[in-house]
Amino acid sequence: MRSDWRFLDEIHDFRKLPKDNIPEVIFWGRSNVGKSSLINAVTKSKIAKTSKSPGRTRSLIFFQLEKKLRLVDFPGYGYSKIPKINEYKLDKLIDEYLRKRVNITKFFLLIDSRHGFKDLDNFIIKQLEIYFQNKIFLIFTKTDRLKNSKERQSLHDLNKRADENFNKKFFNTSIKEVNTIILLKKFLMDSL
Ligand SMILES: Nc1nc2c(ncn2[C@@H]2O[C@H](COP(=O)(O)OP(=O)(O)OP(=O)(O)O)[C@@H](O)[C@H]2O)c(=O)[nH]1
Ligand SMILES: [Mg+2]
Repeated sequence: MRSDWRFLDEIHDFRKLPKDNIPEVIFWGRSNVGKSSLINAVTKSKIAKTSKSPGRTRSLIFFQLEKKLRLVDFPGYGYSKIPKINEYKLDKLIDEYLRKRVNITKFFLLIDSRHGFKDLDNFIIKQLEIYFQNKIFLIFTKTDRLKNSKERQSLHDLNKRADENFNKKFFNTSIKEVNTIILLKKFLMDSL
């Protein structure tokens, strides 16, 4: 099946955002957690740029499916090697986008299944709760990298925490395991 997803725009300025009612779904999380890769997996394409080194995405990048849906590839957080001066404008843009953008319908927060919740993840979830409550969903990424039963058990613990502590629906994904991608995609499309 041909994918009708396309790259729409790379945004550095809130005023340049499209003015329409198309729903926007955000992918956010620590640098290198797999946001861009997951967007490629879900759209069955290579529209998002991925990288082995963290800090690849440094703007808001929009992808669009016809006139139905947009995915937003957010810059990762928690990577300290980016010069602070460059980050100030980006932080302002993210802040403005989160506070004012009415198009946002879903918020996927990605957590590396091997590393679990870090302080910054917990902080960001708390902040997002203020604006988005039931629009937030957790995704535990790179599950193919869990090698033994101890690591599998820790994923189980993370899932439990997502459910019981955060009261969030969650997904476990691996870009190498297509069934995990299908489940996420179904969830994304069912709500259109
Ligand atoms: N094994 C495995 N590797 C993955 C998976 N998802 C992403 N990766 C790898 O993780 C690295 C980072 O992926 P990206 O998608 O660029 O991560 P990102 O969150 O967009 O990173 P930034 O844009 O820097 O914040 C790449 O080398 C990917 O190939 C996965 O499900 N399994
Ligand atoms: Mg990226």
